[in-house]
Amino acid sequence: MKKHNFLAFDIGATSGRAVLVSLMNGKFEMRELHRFPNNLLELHGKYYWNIYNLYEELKKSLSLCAREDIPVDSIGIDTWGVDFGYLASDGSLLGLPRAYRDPYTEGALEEYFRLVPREEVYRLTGIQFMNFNSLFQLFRARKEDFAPLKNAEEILFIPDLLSYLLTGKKVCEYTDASTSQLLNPVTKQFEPSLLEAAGVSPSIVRQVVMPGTLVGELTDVLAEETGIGKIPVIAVAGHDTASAVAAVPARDEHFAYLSSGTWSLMGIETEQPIITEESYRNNFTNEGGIEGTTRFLKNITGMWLLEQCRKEWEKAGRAYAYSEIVELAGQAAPFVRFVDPDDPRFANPTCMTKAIAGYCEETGQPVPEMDADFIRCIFESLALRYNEVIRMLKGMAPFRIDRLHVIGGGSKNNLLNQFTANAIGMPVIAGPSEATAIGNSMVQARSAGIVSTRWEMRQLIADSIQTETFLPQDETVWKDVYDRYLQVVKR
Ligand code: LFR
Repeated sequence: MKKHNFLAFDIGATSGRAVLVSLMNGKFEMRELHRFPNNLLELHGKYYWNIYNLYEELKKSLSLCAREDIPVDSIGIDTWGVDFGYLASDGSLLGLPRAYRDPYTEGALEEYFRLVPREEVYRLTGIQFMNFNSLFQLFRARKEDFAPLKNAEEILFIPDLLSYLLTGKKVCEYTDASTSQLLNPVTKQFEPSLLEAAGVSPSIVRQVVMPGTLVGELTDVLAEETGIGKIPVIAVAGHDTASAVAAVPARDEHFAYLSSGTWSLMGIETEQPIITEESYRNNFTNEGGIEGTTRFLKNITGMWLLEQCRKEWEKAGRAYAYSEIVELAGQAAPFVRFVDPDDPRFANPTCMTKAIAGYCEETGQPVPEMDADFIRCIFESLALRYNEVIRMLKGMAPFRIDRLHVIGGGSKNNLLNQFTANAIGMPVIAGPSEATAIGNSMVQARSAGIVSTRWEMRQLIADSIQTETFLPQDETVWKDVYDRYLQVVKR
């Protein structure tokens, strides 16, 4: 069988990577070709993404590939969700895409619900309410008279925008568009009334295309400049979480997943959206997956808590490797204090350790002193929150859930994997940690006709990677601890 090489660009809110996935004889190998930082860019009180910098990094990756003479079959780009750039009628990009952690959407929900009631927005979109959803960004951009919006003919979501920079061709890929809270998950079309209420013309969004669609080839100039040639760019599952879920190495539907990175996305894959009184109350989302599936999930604040603490410690001269972090947590006293990872104060605090300490003080718990205390508190609290969310999921899932697949970078944290298994009382299967890049490349492979269904993709992934299983331990202890956690977080 011929060897196929797929180049997956996987760009998160803190870093991006170019990963080469090579497929041969029903298995794949992968190699990271290039890694680059992605940082929020503050300019006069507003926060942006430096999209031109990302573009340069994509070009660098293409040149690296060309230099090694790697024959690349196609390219796919996935990124974080909800954000977008504005394009003028001549196709020029207007300003920089606004970043979802820009506080301009604070309080936007309540204001928007005066125009369209909260229940109605949920009924139409099935999307969890997060103030940074594209709908509320557009609403606030309109209120601010944000010049790029005023002059825009259309918007392109970040993966589509980067594909556009590479090819000059525009698409609106379904999985990423589904995170916007502008799309109806049943019809898979945009809901014009939601944009109209925000004071934005519905013509600002294009017709959606499904993952696997060809966007176009690299522009002549790029093909030449990077030396890689006229490679096709495929609209993969452009939302990183959709790519990650596509790569869960499961054999049947009876699983929940936890895509673990800066965010912890916990959910199930369903054939139909679940838009009910209960899903509304629990604020679950119905985002788009591959093959028309729904990702019924909830955002949990994940490694963000730790990442922010780590930055502080590094500044103070205490830079820890990931393995040291896990070791420190293992040494700290267990079950001393818990936080609600989703407390709004942790969304973008100026000082994460102070925010955690403040939470403990307010809830009458011992304030953490050593770095290890913070780490232990974060890991235990995450595991307990996972239990809380998986219980909700079990109540709403149309099928039995009997295991949790943890994928993404966080799946390498064996201590947290064990805590999670203990807390949820179910087996945890960890890996692949590179799920997003794998899912990205598998959609390219499907587009090339090498695999045909998501189950075939998953089989291929299961055959190519090693997973590790964690069985629940100390269940009675964790049950008591869960009750204590519920009291602290007041649920
Ligand atoms: C994860 C993610 C989440 C989305 C958040 C913001 O990287 O894409 O799925 O809710 O980032 O876009």
